[in-house]
Amino acid sequence: ANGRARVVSTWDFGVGANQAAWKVLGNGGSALDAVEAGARWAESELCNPTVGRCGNPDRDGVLSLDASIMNGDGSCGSVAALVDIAHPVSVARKVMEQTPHVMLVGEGAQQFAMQQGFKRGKLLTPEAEKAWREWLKTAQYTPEINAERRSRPGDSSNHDTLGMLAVDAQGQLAGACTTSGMAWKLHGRVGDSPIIGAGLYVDNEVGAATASGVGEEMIRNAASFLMVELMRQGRTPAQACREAIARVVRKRPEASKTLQVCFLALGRNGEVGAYALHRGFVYAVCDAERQDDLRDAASVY
Ligand code: SD4
Repeated sequence: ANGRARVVSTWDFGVGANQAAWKVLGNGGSALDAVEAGARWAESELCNPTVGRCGNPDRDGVLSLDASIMNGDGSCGSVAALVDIAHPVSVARKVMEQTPHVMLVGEGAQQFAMQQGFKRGKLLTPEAEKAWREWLKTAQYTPEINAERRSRPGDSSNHDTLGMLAVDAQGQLAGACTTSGMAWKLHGRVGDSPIIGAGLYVDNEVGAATASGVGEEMIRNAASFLMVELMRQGRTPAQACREAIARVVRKRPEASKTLQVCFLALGRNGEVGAYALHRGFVYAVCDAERQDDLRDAASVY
């Protein structure tokens, strides 16, 4: 029943997120329910300084979360700059299903979440607050290239945004993306993850794509939409990721040397591709055959 089902995710913690999604997908559940479950796992089960309740705050010490969810039929929802609500991906799904809108931000998103029954509570962990106080000593915003992404046991620092794409047994596609954004960002900064077409795009006719890294580059290039459109024109997922990365480099060759951008794509037939600007991007693949596959992506540098 789950023969063609598959779920893929960014980074090494994508293995755990995939397994949470597989509990749904492997039992004949929908891709949409699967990616929500996988993203919720990353938001809460794991203490990850770039996702959910354990995320690092912005420059002013405020932890604000961005997330999106998209179904292969084109329905989608997202939240940006959401504060004090633990499961942004589920709020994004509510935006998709319970409102005529696609995106809610800031206070309005929080108000909506509370109306939908989500609990409000301070999320910033003592560890994240400590890291922020440490950062304040220099207060330089210089995002690091994450060159070594296979975390060591007990290491919680080595993590990033979760982008997840799935195809279910019925051939329906869905995706989700969840993040606390770039650590020490300006207050009010929104990244690519909640922007449909930048951090996530899904189309049942073609496939799905997602991204991690410095979100400004994804927004500039409408990266996830670009990957899906390249697949529509006949590129494989791997070719689409590679060509989209080439676009990022062409647009900003100098900046591309010092920032990380990572792309992941899934064809409607289940084929997977990935590519990054810099080495170190790993992605997790999970299907009926294997639930713990972690692969290295090729890169420009
Ligand atoms: C953002 N793309 O907010 C996210 C951050 C990220 O690995 O992916 N970090 O720009």
